[in-house]
Amino acid sequence: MATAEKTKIEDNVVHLDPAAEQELTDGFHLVIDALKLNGIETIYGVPGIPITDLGRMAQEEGIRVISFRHEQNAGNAAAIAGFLTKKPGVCLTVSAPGFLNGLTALANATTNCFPMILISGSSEREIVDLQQGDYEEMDQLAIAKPLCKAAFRVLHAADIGIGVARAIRAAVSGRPGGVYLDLPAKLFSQAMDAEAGAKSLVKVIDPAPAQLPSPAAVDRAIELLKGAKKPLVILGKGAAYAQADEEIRAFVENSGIPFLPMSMAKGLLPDTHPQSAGAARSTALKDADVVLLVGARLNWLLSHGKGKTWGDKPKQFIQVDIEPKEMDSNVEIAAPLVGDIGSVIAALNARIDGSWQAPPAEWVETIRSKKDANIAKMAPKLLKNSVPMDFHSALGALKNVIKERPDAILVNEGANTLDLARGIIDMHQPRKRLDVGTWGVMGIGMGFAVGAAVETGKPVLAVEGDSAFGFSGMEVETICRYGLPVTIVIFNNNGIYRGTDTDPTGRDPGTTVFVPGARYDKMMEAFGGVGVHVTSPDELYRAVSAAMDSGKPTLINAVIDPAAGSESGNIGSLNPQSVVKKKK
Ligand code: ADP
Ligand code: TPW
Ligand code: MG
Repeated sequence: MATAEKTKIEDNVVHLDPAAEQELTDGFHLVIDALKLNGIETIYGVPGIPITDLGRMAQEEGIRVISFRHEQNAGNAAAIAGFLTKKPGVCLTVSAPGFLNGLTALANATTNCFPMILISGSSEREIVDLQQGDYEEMDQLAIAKPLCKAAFRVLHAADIGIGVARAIRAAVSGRPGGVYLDLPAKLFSQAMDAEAGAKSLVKVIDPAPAQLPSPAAVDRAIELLKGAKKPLVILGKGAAYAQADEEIRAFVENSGIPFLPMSMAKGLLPDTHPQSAGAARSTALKDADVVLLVGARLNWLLSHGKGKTWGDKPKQFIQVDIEPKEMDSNVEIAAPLVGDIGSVIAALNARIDGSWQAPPAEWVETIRSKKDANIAKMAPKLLKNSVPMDFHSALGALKNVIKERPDAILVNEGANTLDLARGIIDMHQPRKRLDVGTWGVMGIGMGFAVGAAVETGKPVLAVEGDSAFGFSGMEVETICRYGLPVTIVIFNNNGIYRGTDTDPTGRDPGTTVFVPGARYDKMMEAFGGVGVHVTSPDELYRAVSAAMDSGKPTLINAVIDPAAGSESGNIGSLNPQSVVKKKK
């Protein structure tokens, strides 16, 4: 704490009496105090002008500050911290270039409905607005606005408390999302009376208020479910985020309705649950007559609720979502249930009483037999101890690793590496599968791994395509530096989708291939971590098990047959096709 005597007071400061030995605070400390008051325990970022000292002081004041090598990864760590904790994850960056690097993560968080706050230092308003060429000049607020839920700028130290409070409430209330908070350099050294400063702080009370569905909406949904012959529940990552795990389990089990988890909702109920329709997805979607969506949007991942995926039999949708505008976004929603998932499912549970009848046995049996058949068909592919490995045999090994460590967190990105892992690796607990989300974005891997390890203290297994890993691979240094319990497995098939492309002109490597036989494990060794090179599923199983038991940062380079993958994983159909015939 400084006094007026000792502190050089900037000219933009509230009036102070130099004789009065007044206790002072400043913008730096007010930002830190405001975050701490609201339970923010960790900041993810990259230091530099004008926020270097903010990071140092935050660390000194007991906030955990995790410094990354690139802001996008820090932003992804913050975003996944938000998903895992229901508190906004905070990412701190420098101005223009650092801000822009963090912006991808902010936009991705918003798209995925993860609460996150990107705090960026910025240049002087007077110079930026006259475009006079300040250091890292950029109108950051204007640029951030269309890419996030809300954007705020604080110009006066006395407004920091309100600015931080608004950012927190905007991030977590209603549909969660990304928020931008712009803090110009001058703000940090603005001084003000310490007592007035403390009073200016705002503790956000009830940041994400419960939103109860109307009784009429609940009646409508229950009537529809009761009339269904082939009901289906789809659980999305909103349901995982809501942390209403027991309510959701009670609803599914007491209603007897089969459920289908979206990727990041896997484990909300175990994938091995008898009511899981995971391995009978196509049948479940095609044949269902009433579909209850819980925190899942009818976007591209659900084929917009129409077309071949959904078959030609009539369907009615019930949708639980906190965002009213989500209703009817793609097809008519027969029974909208607007509210928070905890409250809505509790209201539905109250109606699963003596009058409730389980869904027709024929429907439940159809799903079960389809599922059993699909699982049996897959089983031998997962057991092969082949060299070189294909995706199935390698994933068979990892499936066992996760089965034996159900509380470990699985981070997953790539194309084949993603799509096949999603189907093959069963999840057993909620919020343990973190992946590319709504955009199918590459580059979340190391940021998510760090965020998950820091927030939960649990072991993390990151299963990464070799291309996917490259987007955030430098953060292996961060993982080693903080000694995080992260095991990275690179599915190294020498490229994007496959490692077999060539340049038809013979001049360069093909556009989708990398250096063949690259040794990613050596990268880890460069920073004091453990590097392992494996070529068979047995070796892979042993190496991953040992790494996860040791808790030491480890990277396992798993050699996969370069010819094993398919173009774009399982979404090759989204590739546009040229009408021009291929040159010979
Ligand atoms: P998935 O990709 O798993 O299908 P989406 O990201 O498409 O999931 O959908 C998540 C939905 O969950 C969003 O529409 C969001 O508004 C909603 N949501 C998030 N949190 C809650 C909550 N606590 N209560 C109700 N809905 C929520
Ligand atoms: C930010 C396009 C989708 S999947 C992928 C790319 C580049 C990599 C696939 O190769 P990988 O997996 O990871 O080796 P595998 O097992 O099939 O070989 N830029 C961004 N996001 C996306 N989605 C892309 C590019 C893409
Ligand atoms: Mg690859």
